[in-house]
Amino acid sequence: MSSRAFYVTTPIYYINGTPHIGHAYTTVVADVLARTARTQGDAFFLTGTDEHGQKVANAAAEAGVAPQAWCDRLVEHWKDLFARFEISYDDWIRTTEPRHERVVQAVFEQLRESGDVYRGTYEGWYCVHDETFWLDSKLAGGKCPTCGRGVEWLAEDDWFFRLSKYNDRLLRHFKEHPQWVRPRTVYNEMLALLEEGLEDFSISRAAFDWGVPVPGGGGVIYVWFDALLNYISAIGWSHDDATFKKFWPASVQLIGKEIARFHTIIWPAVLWALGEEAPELVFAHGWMTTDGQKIGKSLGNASDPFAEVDRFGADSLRYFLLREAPFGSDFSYSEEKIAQRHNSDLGNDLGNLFHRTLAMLHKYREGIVPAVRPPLENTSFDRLRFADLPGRVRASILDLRFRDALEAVWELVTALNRTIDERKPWVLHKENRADELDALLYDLCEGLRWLAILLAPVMPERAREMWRRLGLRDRIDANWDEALVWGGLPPQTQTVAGDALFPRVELISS
Ligand code: ME8
Repeated sequence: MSSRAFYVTTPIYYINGTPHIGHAYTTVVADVLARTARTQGDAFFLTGTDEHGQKVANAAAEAGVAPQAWCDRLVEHWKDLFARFEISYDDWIRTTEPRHERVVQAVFEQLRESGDVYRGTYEGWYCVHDETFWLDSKLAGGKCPTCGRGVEWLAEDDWFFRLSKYNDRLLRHFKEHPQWVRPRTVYNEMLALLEEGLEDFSISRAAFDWGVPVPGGGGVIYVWFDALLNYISAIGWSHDDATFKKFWPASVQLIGKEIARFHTIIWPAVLWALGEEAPELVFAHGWMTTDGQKIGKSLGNASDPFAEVDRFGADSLRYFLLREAPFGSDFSYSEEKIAQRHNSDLGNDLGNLFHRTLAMLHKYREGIVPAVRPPLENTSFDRLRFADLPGRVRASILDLRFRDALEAVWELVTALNRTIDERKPWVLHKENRADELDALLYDLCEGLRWLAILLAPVMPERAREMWRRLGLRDRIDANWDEALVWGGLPPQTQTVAGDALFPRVELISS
C-alpha cells in the first residue's frame, strides 16, 4: 500500500428500502480499515446512497411519495443504522446532491467532447432490480441472468459509452496487476469477460426522468454511470484538485461480488476515458447467507439489524462479521453463530481476562496499578513474544485479512489468561511475594491496555469502556508505534471495577 493518504469506499446503497445486515457488513469492514489507517496517517472514508434509477423511483411511487421526498425520508434510516454501528465515515454522498450531479454532467460533457460518449440506438432488455441492460443472447430463459427476475424491452435513442475501446487496456491492466481485483475467483471471472470481448453500452434513458438530466436534453443519465462517479465527485474531481490529488486513486474499494463487473471493467474504463487512474484495489467480498440463500432486501430473509444491535451490541456484531469467515468468501449468518462468538471469544476469553485482572487488582492493590522496580524485570510474562504484534495486526488488517488479525490479537488474550493460571497471583499474595505480584499485575494491566488499543478499530465502544476502566485518559487511537511500547501504562493509575464487558446471551429456541 502506498504512503499517499488512504482512501476507502463502500458501494453507495440503493434506498428503495431500509438497510439490512449485508449493508452493515461492507460498511463495518470499511470502518475497520479507516480506523486502522488513521492510526498511521491521513485517511478518508466515503459511503453514501444511490438515489436515482427506476428501482428507487418505483419504491417511491408505490409509497405514493415524490422520489426526492422518499429519498430524504429513507436516508435517515440508513444514517441511523450506521450510527448504531459507530461507522466513522468522513463523508456521506447522496447522488441527488447538486455537488454530485454537477460532476456527473461535467463528465458526460467531457466524454461527449472526446468522442467516448456517442449517440446511438438501444434496443434490448432492462432488468430493473439490477438496473442492468441485457442483450437478448445473454438472457437466461427470457429472464435476467443475474437475479432471475423478469426484464422489460427498451427501444430508444440513447447515448453510449465506448467501452470496447478499452478492452485491450483492461486486459493488460489485469495481467500486469494480478492483485488489483481480489479475491482471485472474482479476478478470474472478470478476466474471462474481458477475453470474451466487451461491447459499448447505453448510458442514458430517453423515456425516464428520475436521474441526472443529460446535458442539452434527451432523458437522464443511466443510474450506474451516475452512481460510479460518486467515488470521485465526493473528493473534488473537477472542483477541488488538491483534495482529489491527495486521495485518488482510491486505496481500497469494497463491494459485494455481484457488482464486480461495474467496478472492475466499466469503472476503470470511465476513469481512463477521463485521464484518471484506476483504483489500487477493488475487493469484491462474498455474501452473507441464511439457509444457503443470499440475504437481500427483496428476498425478505433479512432480520431487522436494529434489533440485532439491541440484542448483541454493535461491537459483538462487528467482531462476528470480521472473525467468522476469511474475508472474501460467503458465510452463513445466524443468531446461534453470533451468540457462540459473543459468549465464547468475547465473554469467556477477553471479558473474563479483563474482569479477573481488575478484580485481583482491586482485591490486592485497591485497584491501583503498581509501580514495578526495577522497571519490568522479574516479570513472568513473555512480553518480548508480542513485540511485533501491532505490526502483524496492522499489516493483516490493511491486507484485508481480518480473521488473521483477530487471531493474532487472541494470541495475546490467551497468553495473558494462561499467565494468570500458571503464576497464580492468589498464591503470590498469600506468600507475601509482593514484588512478584506487583510485576505480574502490572503486566496483566499493560496487556489489557494493548488489547484495548488493538481492538479499538474493530470494537470501538467496548474498547473505550476498557480504556475508561483502566483509568486511561489519553487517546485510544494514537499512533500504534508510539502507544504500543510495553510499559506505557502509568504506574499509580486508579482503575475502575465494573460489570461483565460481554454479558452472556442466551438464545431461546423457538
Ligand atoms: O448495488 N452479503 O446497491 P445495493 C454481503 N447501488 N453484502 C451484501 C449483502 C449480502 N447478503 N447484501 C448487500 C447497489 N450487501 C448499487 C451500488 S455503487 C457505485 C452502486 C452489500 O443497495 C454489498 O456491499 O444493492 C453489496 O455490493 C451492496 O450491499 C449492494 O447494495
